Order: sequence, then structure tokens, then C-alpha cells
Amino acid sequence: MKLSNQTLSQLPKEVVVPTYDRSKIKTKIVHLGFGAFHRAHQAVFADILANEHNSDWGYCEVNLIGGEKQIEDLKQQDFLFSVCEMSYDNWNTRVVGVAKEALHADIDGIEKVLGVMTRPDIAIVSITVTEKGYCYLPSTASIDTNNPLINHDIANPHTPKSVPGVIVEALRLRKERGLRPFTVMSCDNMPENGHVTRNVVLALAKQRDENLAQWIEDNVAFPSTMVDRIVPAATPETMAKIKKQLGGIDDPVGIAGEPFRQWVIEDNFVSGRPEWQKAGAELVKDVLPYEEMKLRMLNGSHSFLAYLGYLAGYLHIDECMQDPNYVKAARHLMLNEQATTLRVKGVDLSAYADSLLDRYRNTGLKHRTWQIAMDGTLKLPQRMLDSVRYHLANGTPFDCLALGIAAWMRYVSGVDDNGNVIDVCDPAAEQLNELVSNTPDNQDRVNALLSLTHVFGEDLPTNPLFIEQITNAYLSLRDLGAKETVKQLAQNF
Ligand code: NAI
Ligand code: CS2
Repeated sequence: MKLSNQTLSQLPKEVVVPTYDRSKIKTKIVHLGFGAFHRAHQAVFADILANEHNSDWGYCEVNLIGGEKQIEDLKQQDFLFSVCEMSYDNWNTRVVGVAKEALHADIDGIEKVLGVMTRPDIAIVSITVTEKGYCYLPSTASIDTNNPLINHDIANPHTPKSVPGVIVEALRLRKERGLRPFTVMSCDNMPENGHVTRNVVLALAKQRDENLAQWIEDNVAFPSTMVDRIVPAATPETMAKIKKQLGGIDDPVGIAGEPFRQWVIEDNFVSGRPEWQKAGAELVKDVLPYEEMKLRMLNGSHSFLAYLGYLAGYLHIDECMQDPNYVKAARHLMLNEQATTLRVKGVDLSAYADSLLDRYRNTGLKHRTWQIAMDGTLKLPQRMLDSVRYHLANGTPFDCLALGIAAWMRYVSGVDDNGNVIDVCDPAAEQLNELVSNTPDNQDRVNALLSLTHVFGEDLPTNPLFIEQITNAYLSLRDLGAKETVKQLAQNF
């Protein structure tokens, strides 16, 4: 039996279910990217607001590329799905009822998606489509004109495929029909994610029509957000546990994440917004300091542990936490090489670092190092390289950052420390493979990978100190392996 309106009453009484009248919930937000994170984060905030504060803000859930099954499953279960919070020894479950509709561009047609996005009631289009969904270049924070999806959308603007293309077309239709604009809110892990979204949307709009671009610039808001909740991809074990939580009822759309959740939002909305603050979000004028803190301390240390952990054979983050040298190195990275670069004020960064390490220790999570390691070419810049630039400018040490970057180079070289082949998943995988295959396993490979200027910019590949540090770390990883290299480094701290 599947989760549905009918089976809601059969759930164990500990499960939190919608107590509000779901028929009163209105589709006011279109969400692009109905993945694991959205379900356990933004959807939970909206559900709390509906359950406890009479909010009528609901969602149309959309997937443009991938995730067909989730959308189909969601339709079949009256748009209900469950979200579990998993701590070491305790699970709490709620059924979220704020999704009203669901569409997949390939199944339902892009016209239907644009149809919802151009309804007068739509106030917000929010996004969690991973970094690659923005079709941008991290080094310029602007659109990648070589991206095949962007080329498609330039040639076929009325039937777009990319996230920026869909937003531009929906806004064009709204302008043409005299409708109010919507706010575009990115909830992806990018620095100044609102700024990146604005850049790609405006760049694409300019290709079509300067007037449209001007209208967007004048009327649309692109608030930045800092989002945080660790939500690993669901495994068969997770699904089995969710079923148990639901008293034997199946929920293929169910997801589980850690109990912690945080959301800092730039308060810049042109057509209204839910009162997210009532569910614990912080609405602020400037998100940048918070984003920077989270991206460098959390995501930076995550990537550090992911590359060095994966190479050493640690499949999950909590396994890395059982190696005291990895813990020591990650803490040093956070406090000595990331915290020192930050602008955030009034936050106890030492306590923050310890709370992150505690969250990583959650043995319930089983967060795969492989998952965090993916898409490194789009993650390294904001997680590690910006901090390296700070240290190069200030003459301060960055040994852990150098080791993390070198570990990414070993990782994309495709073989772990036990000689197993690595499935390298990255939008630039082909280019990485070519660079790796055509170079010997020494400093030549480091230099070849540094030639990726869309990752490293023009500055880092010509900086002698940077090259020297990365090369030394790379050679140590090659000769001693990740565990021993981390051990030797951690001895200095
Ligand atoms: P997921 O793999 O479960 O979902 C990815 C979503 O992105 C799917 O809905 C898919 O349809 C969409 N997508 C992928 N490539 C796309 C493309 N080229 N164009 C359009 N849509 C595309 O991943 P998950 O866990 O939901 O994470 C998504 C993003 O959310 C992350 O990349 C990150 O930026 C952000 N995030 C995730 C957290 C987590 O712990 N999972 C926590 C904080 C932020
Ligand atoms: C992770 C993030 O997959 C990754 O790259 O670092 O998804 C991380 O779990 C979240 O940002 C936590 O909020």
C-alpha cells in the first residue's frame, strides 16, 4: 500500500501529518528541482507554516532534466511525501502536504511547465538543480555559452530546456501578458547564488531581446540564500527504514536527512513571500557572509573529507570521522584556513566547526564520499580556491586547502589508493579524462589539470607558490597514499 490521502489515517500516531485543509493550499511557488534536498528543506519549512501558522503557500513541483520517477510517483500519491529526520538512534517522520501539483518537462511537456509559471498567482520560482543546472562558469559567475542546453535555448527560445531558458521564457510571457513578475530564488550551494542566477538569466534574455532583459533587470528580484541540511541520496536501506516509520506503507518519494536545518534568506521579494521566519528561517539584508561561512567551512571541509576519504577507502563521511587524523585535519582546515578568510560577524566559528564535526559523526546518515566528490569542477572554486586566493594575498599558510585540491586531482585521475577504478562524475568528465590520459602521473598532470581556467581562473595556474604546494601535496598522495599524507599533515597541528 502506498502513501496517499486514503492511507494517511493508517500511519502510526507518532508521524506528523498535515492538520490543515489541503484544499485551501494554493500553488504560489513553482519549484524547479524536486530532488532530495528540496523535499527535506524548503518543503518542510512550508509544511510547518501550513501546519502551525495557517499559511496557504503551496508548490508546483517540477523536474526539467532527470527525476522522472519522483514526479510520477508524487502524482500517484496525492502529492504527499514523507521526510524523516535521522539522528544517531532516533527517527522522526512527517508527511508533507504542501505540494499541490507536479510536472516533468519531458513527460508533461515544457508548455505545461510554462503554463503554470505564467499563472497570475505564481509569486516565486525557487530552484535546487545542482550547480550544473545554472549552465554557468564559476570563474566568471556568468553563462557558459558553450553549454549545449544554452545553445539549444538560443535556437529554440519558446521550447527551452535549461533552467535559465525556462525562466527567461516564462518571464517573457508574463511581461507580454501584463502579469506581475515573480521572484527567482536559488537554493543551491553557490556563492551569491542569487547573483549567479540573475547573471545567467539576464545574459540569456539579452541574446533574445534587450527590452526583455531590461524589464527583468528592473522588475525581477533574485535573492541569495544560504541553505543547510545534510540530505544524502536515499538508498534501499533508507527506503526500508522510511517504510517502517510509516507502519508498512510505501513511499517511494520519501527522503531522510539530518535533524539540523538552517535557511538564511535575503529579504528581497517582488510579489510577496511566505513568513518563513515563523518556521525558523532568518530573513536578512545581506546573505553573503553566511553563504561564505557555510560554503567554506561546511562544504569546503566536506569536499576535503570526500576526496581524501574516498581515496583512502572511506565510503561515508562518518567513517572519515573515525580516523582521528582526518578529524584533526578537517578541524584545522575549518578554523585556520577557512574561518580566517570570512567576513561573517558575531558567530562563534570555533563552536560552528565543532558542531559541523558532530553532524558529520551522525552514523545514521551514511553520506557517501562519492556523492560529495561529484561535480568538483563546479565546487572547488567556492569551497577552496577563493580561500587560497586570500592566503596568497596575505602570505598565510594553506596546507590543508592545497591537500584538498591535490586530492581532487588524484580523485579525477581515476584510481583510488587500493587500485580500484573511480567513477568520476562531473560535467567536465570528458575533458578531465583527456587531460589525465595524456599526462604521466607526476607534476605534468598537476600542470595539465591547472590549465582548466574555468575552474582555476587565470591567476592561480601562474602562481609559483600555489603550483609548488599543489604539486608537493599531489606527489605525497601518489607516493604515500591519502591516509599517510593526512596523518603526516595532522602531526603538525
Ligand atoms: P538530487 O540529485 O536529489 O536532485 C537534483 C535535482 O536537480 C533533481 O530534481 C534534478 O531533476 C535536477 N537537475 C539536475 N541536473 C539538472 C539540470 N542540468 N537542469 C535542470 N535540473 C537539473 O540532489 P539534491 O540532494 O536535491 O541536491 C541538489 C542541490 O541542492 C545540491 O547540488 C546543492 O546545491 C543543494 N543542496 C543540497 C543539500 C543536500 O544535502 N542534499 C544541502 C544543501 C544544498
Ligand atoms: C555536500 C552538500 O554534496 C555536497 O557537495 O557538501 O550537499 C552538503 O551536504 C550540504 O550543503 C549541507 O547543507
